[in-house]
Amino acid sequence: MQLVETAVDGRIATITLNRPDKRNAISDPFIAALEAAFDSLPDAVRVVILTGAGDHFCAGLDLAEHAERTPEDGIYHSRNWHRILDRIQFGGRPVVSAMQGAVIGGGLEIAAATHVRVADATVRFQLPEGRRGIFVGGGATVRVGRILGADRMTEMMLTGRTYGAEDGLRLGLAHYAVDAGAALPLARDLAEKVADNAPLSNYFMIQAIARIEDMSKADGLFTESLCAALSQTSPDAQEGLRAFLEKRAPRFR
Ligand code: 1HE
Repeated sequence: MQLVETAVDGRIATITLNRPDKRNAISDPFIAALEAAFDSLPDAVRVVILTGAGDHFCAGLDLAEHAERTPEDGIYHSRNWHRILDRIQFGGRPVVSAMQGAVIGGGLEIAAATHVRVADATVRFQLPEGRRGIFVGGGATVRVGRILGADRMTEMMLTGRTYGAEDGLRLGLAHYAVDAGAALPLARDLAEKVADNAPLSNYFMIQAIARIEDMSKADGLFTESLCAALSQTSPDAQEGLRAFLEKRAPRFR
């Protein structure tokens, strides 16, 4: 059985975390397999759906494997997660996550690197690192901290509280909250919608918006003008505008 399974259906690839007996807890080989799955997608794939096999999206870091590490190894381990989750966020393809059950610790860090997040009614978002005597290391301070705000993330970690799907929707951890079992079907619909967009527009949405958040206002506005100019002068822009005026769906490259 493979730790990560990929199913390609035309423009959409579904990548499934596939270690349900361990609630998709992420070991070192598992995170490597996740990276390999994102690295080996066919060119035709425009959008990725990320989901977990079984009743849980992901229970976070594999605590059984978390053997004694030197401080130096700890840095490399954390930085490896950062690199791979950056690969998910900035790899060039929009990623839609379909979540159920545990979205815990590193599982929430992975989810926060995806662009569209669908949570079903069984979802539990939690950062229990403080309860385990550790700290987040897969990018939560940056990604979850930005979604929740530093203040609310601090409280979430200190008290180890759990947020459900509706809470997640209210706070931004999820963009959609659906009935149990309905996350994957909605993720597929949303992935099709995203895949219908012009590829360059999608690319800028992924690359520019999150980066501009890190810039000064002046730098952000200048960067935005470059994205606007490049997209507005692309062949897909001509097609998109023509299709609107001709009252038909656009046919992008
Ligand atoms: C695991 C893990 C894991 C389950 N590492 N083995 N993450 C956590 O602190 C979450 C820990 N897990 C849980 O709280 C629960 O397992 C769940 C709420 C997710 C699911 O509960 P349940 O009752 O369905 O399953 P279970 O019986 O607890 O677990 C089933 C098996 O999965 C069991 O192994 P088994 O050999 O006894 O069958 C568990 O040991 C195993 N399992 N979760 C290892 N996480 C980049 S830094 C990120 C830092 C973190 O992510 S810290 C948060 C870690």
